[in-house]
Amino acid sequence: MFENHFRMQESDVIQYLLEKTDFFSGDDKLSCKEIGDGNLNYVFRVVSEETDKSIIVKQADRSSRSSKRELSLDRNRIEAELLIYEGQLAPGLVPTVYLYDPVMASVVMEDLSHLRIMRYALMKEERFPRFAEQISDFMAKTLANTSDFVMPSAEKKALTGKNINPDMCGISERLVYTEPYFKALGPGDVAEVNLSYVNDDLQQDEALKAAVAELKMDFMTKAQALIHGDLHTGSIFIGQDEMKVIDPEFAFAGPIGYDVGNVLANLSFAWVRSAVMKADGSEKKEQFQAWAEKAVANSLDLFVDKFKKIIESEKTAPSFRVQAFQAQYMRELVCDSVGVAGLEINRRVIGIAKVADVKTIENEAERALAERILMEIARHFIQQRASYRFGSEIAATIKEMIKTIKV
Ligand code: SR1
Ligand code: MG
Repeated sequence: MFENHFRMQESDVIQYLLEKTDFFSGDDKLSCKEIGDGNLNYVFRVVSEETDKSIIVKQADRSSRSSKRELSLDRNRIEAELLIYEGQLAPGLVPTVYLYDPVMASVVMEDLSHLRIMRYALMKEERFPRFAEQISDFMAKTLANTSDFVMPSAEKKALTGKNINPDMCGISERLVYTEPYFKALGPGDVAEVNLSYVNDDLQQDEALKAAVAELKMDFMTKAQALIHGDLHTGSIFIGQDEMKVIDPEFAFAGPIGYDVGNVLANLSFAWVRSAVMKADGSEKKEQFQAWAEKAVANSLDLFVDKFKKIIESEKTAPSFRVQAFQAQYMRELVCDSVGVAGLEINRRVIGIAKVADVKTIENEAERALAERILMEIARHFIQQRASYRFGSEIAATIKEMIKTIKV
């Protein structure tokens, strides 16, 4: 039955697991539910009523779930191989993969239902004090160890070749680097008061568009390391002690700042959301925003420290051991990260893949303010990216914009 690819239904998935794995016994009473809420794939959770054991099956179809555009199934291979590889580089920080099936384009993996999707937890102003340590660990280990500082030249080239990901890179080139700056918005795309700000100001700003073009060229040509490629808070499962990164289907050898910038941007969404939504009189809001500020600052700074430590301790070619070069490389990495943070912010406000943190702000005036603050932060990040050195400066810009921007 599972010898040719077809899109599985819930009942097929139970049959599939019994045939392809020995995770459950044939006597188990199993139930299956499709729980995916992403744009691209189908995610099934299967639970045994007797033992409570559970597992996830993620299946890719030949077209995207939301837009129905045709997409290569190779993204599923990249996702499976990457999860396994990232698990070796950063143990404990990704789910365990039990099976990858290229025919059905399915990955069978550990169920993380005891954790929360970080985006939705942040929208409730929950704090995760270990996050900056955990995400900086994940990024430093996966990125430094797949960079040319650490990886032997031939191995790095093989890794780059194996992870060419044209369909998914094409999506990012369009959604992140093109449409938000060239496709005029219509009513309903952003809050009414921000329509002319986007169409007549932001999209007419040639200096901004030149900076975006530079960053786009980086994305297309700067094969620094094997990046996750979609490291937003919807790709992170989290609890008070544990954090796991999922969904590396956008992975390819690209600019390191793309991952770091995505993390910074997505923390900003939660922070700005909290700031614009009316206080409920509790201390929760204040504490959350103080946490967000630290998380932004520390995620970058800890990453930079850990990345440096790895490249200093590993066997780096003599040419790359030169201190002045390393200092310049790290400066450029921070600059790229800040630029990408700006791009990710803009595309999630202006573009088609909007984030729940902003779009679920029900009050129109509050949502308009959140959008405007974010777009001003984004503009500053993109254009002034070379002026940033430390995470605290990034947090300071966000704080300042929250305080001063009015609509
Ligand atoms: C068509 S896919 C839209 C977005 O969802 C994914 O998570 C990526 O961020 C992509 O840009
Ligand atoms: Mg995803």
